[in-house]
Amino acid sequence: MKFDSSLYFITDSTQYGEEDFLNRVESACKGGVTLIQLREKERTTREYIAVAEKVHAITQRYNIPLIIDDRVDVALAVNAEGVHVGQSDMPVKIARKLMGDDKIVGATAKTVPQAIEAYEQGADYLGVGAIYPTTTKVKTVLTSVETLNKIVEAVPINVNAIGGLNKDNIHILKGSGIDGICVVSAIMKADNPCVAARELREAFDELQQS
Ligand code: TZP
Ligand code: MG
Repeated sequence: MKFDSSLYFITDSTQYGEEDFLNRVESACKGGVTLIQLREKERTTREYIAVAEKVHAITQRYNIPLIIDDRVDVALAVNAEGVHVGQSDMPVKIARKLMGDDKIVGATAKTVPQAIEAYEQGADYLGVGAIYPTTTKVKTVLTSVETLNKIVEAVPINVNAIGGLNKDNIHILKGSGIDGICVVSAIMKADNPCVAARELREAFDELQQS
């Protein structure tokens, strides 16, 4: 499946009631995010599926592919456009087999060998980071821009930077050849997610052109 990963919004519903959360997701869609990942760490499977169905109903209206974090079963259950697997989740090879060739499979990579392995196993894109320290609940270590650049050179698939990124600090990614940025807080916690998404897209476009 062809996709644009230039502004990849990863959700975090933990601070919001359901209505507020879904409104924020829709607002981000309006602002121009190009890919959305539903990332739920604390929900039961049934809850994960229920919220994924609601988010998918929104993303489909805006023609934005929905990626489900960690869970191939949830992605298949709601017919999402893809799944994202981390280094301790299902191996990319198995995720690809279960999802089929028409779906998007993304993977986390923090080193060149991890990136090459994910690519060889069938990943469509990589999330690389954390570039900056993050306030989002995640077990991660920092990845240097130097490693990010090496990963971009090592694999032919889309590479996105992630971790602590916002419109005022993405300039360090200038010239890195990445295909996009992944953000949680910069959109999720913004006063207005629509405006935040628009500004991030402008900032990323500018970065790519400069
Ligand atoms: N993986 C590496 S950093 C991160 C994930 C899921 C969280 C990024 O969140 P934020 O709020 O954009 O720093
Ligand atoms: Mg994971």
